[in-house]
Amino acid sequence: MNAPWTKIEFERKLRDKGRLYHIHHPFHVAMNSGESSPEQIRGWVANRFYYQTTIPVKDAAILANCKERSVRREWVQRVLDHDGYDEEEGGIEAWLRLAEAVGLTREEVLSEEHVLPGVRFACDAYINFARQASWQEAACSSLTELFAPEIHKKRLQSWPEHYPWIDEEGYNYFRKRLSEARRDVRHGLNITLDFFDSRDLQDRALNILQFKLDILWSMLDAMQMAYDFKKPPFHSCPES
Ligand code: AHQ
Repeated sequence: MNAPWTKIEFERKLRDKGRLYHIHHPFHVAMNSGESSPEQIRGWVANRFYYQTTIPVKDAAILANCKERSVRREWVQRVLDHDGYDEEEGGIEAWLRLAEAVGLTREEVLSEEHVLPGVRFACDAYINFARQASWQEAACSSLTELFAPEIHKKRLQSWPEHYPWIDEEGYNYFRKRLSEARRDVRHGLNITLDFFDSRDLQDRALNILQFKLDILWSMLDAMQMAYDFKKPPFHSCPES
């Protein structure tokens, strides 16, 4: 029977998964080094919108599964960050501003007409996991955000230089997430380091994080097939 890792060791194991983060996916590498075409940027924004709308539904599933008021009163902030409240328009509205800034219309993004099957399956898998798993396991799956500040920073640094045709108003979402992600991670990490307190549970946590890394990677695989290799679903089927 293996002894559990200390919290320091366990956090190190979680952070080591960062080497598999989607910042390293060729589609993101090309995008952040200025090689993406406007069509590839628009495809990414329209597909990632589906992911953004997934987040508050996923977080509401976690709230629904969590009987601890002290946890819910913190976790609920994530739903508000995306859906907005009072004057705060929220992240989904900010993403629609990004969509307009890259030349998409709100209607075509809201219609989900550009959402690729692979992106939809990955996002729906995330919601279904959060509904069926314990709230602690679903909290653990949000920890890919350990690595998110770096990717938001990279976009804010590189996109204005590489894509002067994008209205910088559109970048508010990435700025917003810099502080929100850091606050979310502190909460999610505390839950994870406390709850997963045996070696078996710690291995489970690493597998949950891998599952979420798989989700993020698979979304970009679908986008790369469609917008990079020009091989969208059914590309090889007869015309009619
Ligand atoms: O904009 C992102 C966001 O709001 C969230 C919430 C969090 C979760 O609950 O799983 N993960 C996440 C992520 C966002 N942006 C992604 C990006 O690359 O812009 C990164 C993604 C994540 O790392 O899970």
